[in-house]
Amino acid sequence: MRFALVGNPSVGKSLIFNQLTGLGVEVSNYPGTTVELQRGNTCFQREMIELVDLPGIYSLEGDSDEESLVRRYLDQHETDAIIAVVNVTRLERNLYLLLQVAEYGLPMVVVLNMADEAIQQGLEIDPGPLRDLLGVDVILTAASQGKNIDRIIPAALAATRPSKVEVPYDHHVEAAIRSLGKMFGADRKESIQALLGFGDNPEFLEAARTIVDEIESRHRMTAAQIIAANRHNFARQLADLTIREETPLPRTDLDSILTRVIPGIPILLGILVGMLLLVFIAGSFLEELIVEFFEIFALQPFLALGLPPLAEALEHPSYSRSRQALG
Ligand SMILES: Nc1nc2c(ncn2[C@@H]2O[C@H](COP(=O)(O)OP(=O)(O)OP(=O)(O)O)[C@@H](O)[C@H]2O)c(=O)[nH]1
Ligand SMILES: [Mg+2]
Repeated sequence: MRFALVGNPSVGKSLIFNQLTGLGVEVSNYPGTTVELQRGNTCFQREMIELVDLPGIYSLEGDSDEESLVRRYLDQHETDAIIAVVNVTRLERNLYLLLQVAEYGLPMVVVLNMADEAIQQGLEIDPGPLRDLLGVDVILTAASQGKNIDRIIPAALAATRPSKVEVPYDHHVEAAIRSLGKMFGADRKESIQALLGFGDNPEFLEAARTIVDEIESRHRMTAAQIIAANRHNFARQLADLTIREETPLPRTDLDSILTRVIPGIPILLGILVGMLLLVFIAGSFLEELIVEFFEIFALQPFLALGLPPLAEALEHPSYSRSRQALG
């Protein structure tokens, strides 16, 4: 038995490979760490299983060495099942590749890795709808904690069917797939590949090119762009069914209370009125105190020195009172 780990860069394929085989393939945060295929063995219920760690890729239709290597590997059906590893915190982007992989028609199991990060980010994951729509087993793992890694091999051994999922393409593309199927007996994946310009049969490619020209004359996009957009839309729909952002609990800290219109503005008005009242009440009380202080410690000693003209000029009542007192 041979299983191949396929997925985007930095989703944890090599970490899972290492945990299952006990080998030390390089694991790092830099995308493209695994640039060629790595092989290792693991034993499950006395059966020897070969695991292949394929390089991380974003698409199966590019020209890079990694993409060509994975495409060739899947084309040659060298594996009994695919273990499609996905970073669950970037599900939509990762499902784009997974939908392409599914078109190869190989038995498959899907590993939604990095569940620990998803939880930290407040994401709620329900693998159920994805399992139903893909028609294959979907396992939620956290490879950095070794969580659910032991479920991968049994699931891959039980995987006997390819995914039943089909991207709903634009109706012109769907019509092209049907025509190419009828004319050349090509399956869905071969027809899409031919529409994208991949294939060995020149006659088949020529027919596909004619259809592509026809499609492109009716759209403002190239056939490749239409196919990519359809895949992206479908990947988004699948991701939306699988992931839900947890509604954050209402915040009860002072900041969030005071920055809401209610009760923020009434509290602000209350504080302003309170400050005004404080200024009036405390102000008049302080005023009396200051005047009395001034009379006792400034005016009366001044009068006692027999220097009345200023006080007289000010006609201050305490001047007359002091003068009477002094006789
Ligand atoms: N938090 C968290 N980190 C993980 C998990 N799985 C893998 N990682 C980390 O993700 C980074 C990438 O892991 P790799 O195993 O090298 O990823 P890869 O898919 O082999 O990457 P390429 O070889 O570039 O395709 C490493 O730093 C891992 O430690 C996980 O479940 N949770
Ligand atoms: Mg790797």
